[in-house]
Amino acid sequence: MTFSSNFLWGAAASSYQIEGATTADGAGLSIFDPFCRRPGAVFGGHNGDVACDHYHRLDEDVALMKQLGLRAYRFSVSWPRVLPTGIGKVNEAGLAFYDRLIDALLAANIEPWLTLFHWDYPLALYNRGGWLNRESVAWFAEFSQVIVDRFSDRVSKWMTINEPQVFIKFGYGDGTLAPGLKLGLDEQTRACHHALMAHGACVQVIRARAKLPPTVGWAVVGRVDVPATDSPTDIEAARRGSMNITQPDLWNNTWYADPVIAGHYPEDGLKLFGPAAAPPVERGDLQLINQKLDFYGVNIYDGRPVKADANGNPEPITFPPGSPQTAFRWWIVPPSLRWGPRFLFERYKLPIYITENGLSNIDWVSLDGKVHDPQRIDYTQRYLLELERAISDGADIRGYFHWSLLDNFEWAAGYKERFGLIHVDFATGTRTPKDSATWYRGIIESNGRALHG
Ligand code: IFM
Repeated sequence: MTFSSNFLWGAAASSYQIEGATTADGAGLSIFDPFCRRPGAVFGGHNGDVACDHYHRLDEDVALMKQLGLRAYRFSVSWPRVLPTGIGKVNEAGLAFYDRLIDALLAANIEPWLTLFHWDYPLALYNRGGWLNRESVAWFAEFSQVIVDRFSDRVSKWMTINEPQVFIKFGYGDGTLAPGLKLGLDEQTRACHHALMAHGACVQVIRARAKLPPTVGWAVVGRVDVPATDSPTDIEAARRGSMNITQPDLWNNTWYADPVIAGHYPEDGLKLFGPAAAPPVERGDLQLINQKLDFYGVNIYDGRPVKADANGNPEPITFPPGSPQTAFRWWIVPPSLRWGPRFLFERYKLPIYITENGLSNIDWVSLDGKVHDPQRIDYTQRYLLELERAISDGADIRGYFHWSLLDNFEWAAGYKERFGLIHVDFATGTRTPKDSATWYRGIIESNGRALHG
């Protein structure tokens, strides 16, 4: 079995990473604005003030998407652009920007896939505690309502939050992302609990108020163990490793997905974290978190190869010297796109969309005026072939969004890491589709058949 005839081929980006114009037309600040100004926080002292200037170039960017043949575009809405202080007064100019984007996408026959939260939390609400404050649930519901009321006559595909694993662990634990806090596990589980409740409240708002029948999911990190061989014992070890919590941090799948999909936190995590780091669950919280989803959106870039130890548990295998890596120095592990969605589908039984996958590469405009990125083509081809295997294995996988449409602001790495199918010259804003963009168009046009040469 291979990609179904209605398999969705898209690309993704997020507001703070591409829009720029962070204070234009009445937009409020997000936590990334001061974070980027902290000495040493972001590579080269870069920031999102201009980024790809997508705010002023959206027509050009949608034309490029059309040229690429995208069927869908995943983007996020900047909360402080729309609600400058997070709640209360709405910024009409902010909403109007997304009106223009959505209308341009629809005119180009590209389906808008809207993520409500991709990390640019309003600074004004962070100053009131951010995700640590239980009120953040109501704040996010208010924002969700503004967005759903405005756009659900044209948008029907929704993702609530992007990668809570990252914005909680790295934003509230390690301090390497905004807001840059270094808190203990107890505070992280508190912030996480509120973010999960906010997710649930957002789903409720979408279901209650959307004008077009909504399809609702989220976009979370897929932490994947990959079996070293196809032996049943190695596969089972990888399954366990992908779904167990064995270290006292929030870098896993089940701490997030079990409450959201099954209505309870996983026992192994509760036991390992202990009462001191237990989430502050009040009556009704888990019901709020546990809203029905229509799909499981997952972002997968890499995986950890494992074999079974004597007890059938996962034993990590060291990558041999010289194993392929991205420019970011992430391991290249194509089978993560087979086993990750497969294990998630088995456990949660929801249709899967790959909401992000892609490669950071050292790309530049060559003397011939083109951008040659054979590594990105090879990476994506290998990963998509593995995704096809997951479909053959029986996993219900409905779509793939390449990360990213454009080279963009890669958070703490600034503009150093280029993930785009389209090269951006950050000094001039000039866009140049890379060889991978042409290649991806062929994959889309052939519905994946061109993967086989
Ligand atoms: O750029 C990020 C994105 O914002 C979230 N997922 C991973 C990407 C690459 O690091």
